[in-house]
Amino acid sequence: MTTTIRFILGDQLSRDISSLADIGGDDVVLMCEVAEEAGYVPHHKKKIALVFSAMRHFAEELRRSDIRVDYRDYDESLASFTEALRDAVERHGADRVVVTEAAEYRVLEMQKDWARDLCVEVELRPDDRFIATQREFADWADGRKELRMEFFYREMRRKTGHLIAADGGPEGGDWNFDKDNREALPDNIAIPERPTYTVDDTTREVLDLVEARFADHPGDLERFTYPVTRRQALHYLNWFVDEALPCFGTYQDAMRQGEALLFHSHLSALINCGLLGARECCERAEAAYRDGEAPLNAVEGFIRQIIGWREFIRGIYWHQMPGYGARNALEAKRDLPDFFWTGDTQMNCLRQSITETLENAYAHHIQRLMVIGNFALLAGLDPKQVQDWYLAIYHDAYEWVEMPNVVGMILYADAGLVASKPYAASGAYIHRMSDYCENCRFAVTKKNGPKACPFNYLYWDFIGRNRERFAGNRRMGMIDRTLQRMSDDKRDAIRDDAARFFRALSKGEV
Ligand code: FAD
Ligand code: DLZ
Ligand code: SF4
Repeated sequence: MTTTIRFILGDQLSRDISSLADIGGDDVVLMCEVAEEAGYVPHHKKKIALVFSAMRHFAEELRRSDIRVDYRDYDESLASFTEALRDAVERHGADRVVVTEAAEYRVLEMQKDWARDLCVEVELRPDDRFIATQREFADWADGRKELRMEFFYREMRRKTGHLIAADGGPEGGDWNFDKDNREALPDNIAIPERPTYTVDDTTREVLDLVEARFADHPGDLERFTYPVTRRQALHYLNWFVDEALPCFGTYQDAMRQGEALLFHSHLSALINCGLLGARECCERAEAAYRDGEAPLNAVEGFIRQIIGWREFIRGIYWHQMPGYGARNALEAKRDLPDFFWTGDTQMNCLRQSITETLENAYAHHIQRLMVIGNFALLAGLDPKQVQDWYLAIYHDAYEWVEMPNVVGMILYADAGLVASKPYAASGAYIHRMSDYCENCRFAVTKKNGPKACPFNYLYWDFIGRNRERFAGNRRMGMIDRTLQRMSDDKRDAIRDDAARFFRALSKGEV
């Protein structure tokens, strides 16, 4: 009799994953916690705990359905996926392996070698949890001068039928309601309280393991209340749609001191590890709109993040790999400051966003993009070091989604493939969208001098430093002309302030 191993990776925790489609009674599901995955960057403790706990609960769920599971708990001697599979093939006498293509280039390359290296038949199946196939994205992208999310998103709207009106056009007459989604938070708005999930025995074991084996990784395991089962994840999705989605759009770009989640879904980690499907999240949101429970700007905004941005980002990743991670169009070289690992900086917006990140392994999109990312861009931080930080620190971070967001969206290191212009901003943007500046030792209204908000002069220094690189970009050209119209004294003051700032940064004094 022959044995087939169905190998499930830590971000494939979905009952409808293609590798389980035709599972037979004699097949064995292999799942393993391996040193290479847990250690290739210093993942935040809460991220490892979430992945391991979700994996163990998924294995329990499979066993309850009478599926044979070979689950390998973390053990440093189990080095890699390849070693775990080699060992399992021998122990089970397997001659066939069925696996869904990894989401990440590095792991897919491993998978492609398994048949040769392990002398078994390996069936690699596409990951059909994504809405666009890699072929579809490539067909859409090839021959286009510019790849813009907005146009790809419209294709995805047509493909899925989400928010398509009876006449075949977009619901409400527009494809995109982002113009309604840029409000600052009113003082008296009530922010809904999140459901929390109790730590069961399985999670407790994982937390103890992470504390013992990953003590030197960033973050802590305090208040680990995250969903780790399919049932909890569904509950969290339903809670989001009922309680937070109605305000999600309007306040999507807002930030408030001490409020990490606001009206964001906090679903990315659950979708990325497979506990929730991208399609079901969108279906649930659209149903809320059709039932009159959430407005169009919120629902369109949420669906766009998932079938637009998430799919576009994944498309870019596969279209550009390998080599994408090494892009550095702005030749940025500065080392990542230590405060990225401690939050210890006097710039309050950064202190808040990084401290929350260290506490929760989460920050919402605008904190990642317009505070931390904006700083990384303006300060000219080395793209590889920035990538490693984002990959390590966020509980939803997998290379396929982290890399294009860092290389393309925040650092413009791909020379405009993802973003038509750099997402660079002065302190005024952060001031408009948050209350961070009220609690900062720097003055957001001051443009120069030691008390001035560093984002103000770093912004213009960035424009000046890169003016030749932006020469072909019409929108950046307009901004550069404003810089050139400033007096020589003003431009000198910007350069001097930036030089002083970078000297202090290199001494760890910011
Ligand atoms: P919501 O604001 O509620 O959005 C809904 C969903 O839309 C998210 O759950 C997510 O699945 C999807 N989404 C929204 N924006 C993006 C985007 N730009 N790319 C991909 N999906 C998106 N997201 C990750 O899932 N993993 C990452 O490693 C990651 N790294 C990022 C790095 C940087 C520099 C930036 C600027 C963004 C990054 N994002 C990443 C995208 C986005 O910030 C997170 O998906 C979002 O903050 C997760 O919180 P949420 O679930 O509350 O999202
Ligand atoms: C993120 C992660 C971590 C920390 N550990 C494991 C693990 O031990 N075993 C596993 O199967 N998956 C893990 N993952 C998720 C993988 O990194 C992810 O499945 C691959 O990168 C493929 O995309
Ligand atoms: Fe951030 Fe500048 Fe505002 Fe301080 S003043 S919080 S550094 S934007």
